[in-house]
Parts: sequence; C-alpha cells; structure tokens
Amino acid sequence: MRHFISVSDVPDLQEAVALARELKRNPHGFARLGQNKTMALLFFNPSLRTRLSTQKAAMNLGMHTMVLNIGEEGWKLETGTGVVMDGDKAEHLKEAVPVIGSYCDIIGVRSFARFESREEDYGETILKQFTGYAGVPVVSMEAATRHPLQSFADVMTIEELKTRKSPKVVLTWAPHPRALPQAVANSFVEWTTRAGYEVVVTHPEGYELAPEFMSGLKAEYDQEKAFREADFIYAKNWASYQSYGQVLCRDRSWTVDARKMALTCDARFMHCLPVRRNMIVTDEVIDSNASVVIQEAANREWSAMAVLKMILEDL
Ligand code: AN0
Ligand code: CP
Repeated sequence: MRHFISVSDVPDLQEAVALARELKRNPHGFARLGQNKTMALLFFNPSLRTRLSTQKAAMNLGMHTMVLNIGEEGWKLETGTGVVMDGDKAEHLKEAVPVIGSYCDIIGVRSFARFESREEDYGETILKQFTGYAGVPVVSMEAATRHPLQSFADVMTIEELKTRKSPKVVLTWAPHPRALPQAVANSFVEWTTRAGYEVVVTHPEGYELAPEFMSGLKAEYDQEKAFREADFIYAKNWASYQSYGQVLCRDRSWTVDARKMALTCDARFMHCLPVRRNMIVTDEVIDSNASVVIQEAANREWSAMAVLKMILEDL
C-alpha cells in the first residue's frame, strides 16, 4: 500500500481486518519492521485518539515519531494556489510538504473540512498537495471528506461483536451545537458498505450526504423505523452538505436514548468520540452495557498499526 486515504487504498478489507485483529493479539510481533524509519504526524486540527493511537501504532512497529501542531507550533501554512502571501501565512505547502517528506518515511496529516468552499473541501485540495509533494506515503488522519483510520477501527469493532454475517448497521445523525464535517459519516458508509453490511442512514431532511457516498442507499428520514432490528447504532453529527456547512436542525428528539435503543435487536451503541453527552446520546445509553465506544477507540491502535505495517512492507 502507498497512501492511505480511503477504503479503495486497502487491497482486501477482510484481510486488513484480520491483520488488525492479529496485531491486537500479538502487538510486539513486528517491533523491528519500522526500525530506523520515522513518521511525522501533522495536525491542522485538535486530536486525542488519532494522535495517541497512531503514534502508539508507529512505536509498536519500532518507528520514531515526530508530532507537529501546524499553526500553533510551526509556521502558518498557505494552502491556496497563486496567492499573494502578504497575510499571516509564512510558508506555502509547496515548500513545507517536500521539506517534511525529506525528514521522514511516512507523513500522517489531519486537515478537517474548512466549510469555506464545498468545491475545495470535496476536491481534497490540501490532502492532494500532500500526496503530490511529499515524496513519501501519506496517511489521512481525517481529511475534508473522509476519516479512514476511524472507519477501519469501526469495521474491526463490528467484526469483533457481530452475531450475524451481514449485520444491520444504522448510521444516525444526532444533534450538536456546532457545525461538524461529514468525513466520519462519509467514510463509515463507504467502509461498512464495502464490508457487505446492511447499511441504513437516517437523518433529518437537509442532511443528505454527498451522492458519491450514498450510491445505492436511500436516506431514511424516520429514525425510529431505521432503528428497528438494528444490530449496531452508530451516532454522529454532521453539518449539511446541500446548504454547505450549515446547522439546519438542533432537534433533541434525534438524540439516541434508551427508548429508541429498545426498538433495536439489542444493538450495540457506537460513536467515534469525542462525544457530547445528552446531545448525541443520553448518559443512560452511553453508560450502559450496549455502549462499545471504549473498545472502538482502543481498536484505533490496531487498525492504525495494520495500516502502517502494510505501508512499511511496500516502502
Ligand atoms: C470531528 C468531526 O466531527 O469530524 C472529529 C471526529 C473524530 N469532531 C469534532 O470536531 C467534535
Ligand atoms: N475519533 C477521533 O478521531 O478522535 P480524535 O479527534 O480525538 O483524534
């Protein structure tokens, strides 16, 4: 594997999940694979899980890691084309990315959707500059439209817990006070569809995901109907794609609660975290035995490790 940007970079999803589960059982079996190799982890946005789990995964493989919070610790970087750089940005990605690439063997980068322009976000203009100028493999640690490391851990968690070959997996929109990217939702649909699950997406009108992520799926606007017979409930907020970046609904009747969970087939509750309690999900549900959010977050280490192992083997 060269870059890790979306599910299409993974040669075989079943094999990749099997590898992640094997690494979970045997974390130190490949401690020399990354010897004398260095990974740079670059963050344009905050992170708890992605930063720690990816760094830990790299360390498990014997790699060195360098973490940079761009903008806070380094120079502010210009990302636009043909800009007269008379503002607060000291350096362009065109120089910064190949320089960083010269110091390391793999670059991880987190750069959320900015909601300034749908075309720029959905064109992945920043990520493309990284893959174009780095000269080394690039791992997306959440870009404008996808969060593949998260989705890999999500599918791994479902594989660990499922009781049917093709479980019913429901992605439900839930309310949040701020505008959040569609990346987690987009990726989740992409990966769970590829895994062969029965995928249902439910949200209020106006929150339809981009058509390229919904191919073959129809949105269900009735949340309770969607929840019936579900094996997994995956909650996430996202801002509108059509009215790009806007918060159209704050209706707390979409919060996942125990009454709605009771409609399911003893479903497990999932969320990528960080989660706002009693907005996205009630305390009662997230504190119940149905919630697998900690297992899901812990699996980030093993899925990241599988990704880095596949990249290191092809360096
Ligand atoms: C981010 C998002 O929704 O994309 C990161 C989630 C992993 N969430 C927040 O900013 C709260
Ligand atoms: N789920 C996830 O990516 O969490 P962080 O934003 O804390 O990295």
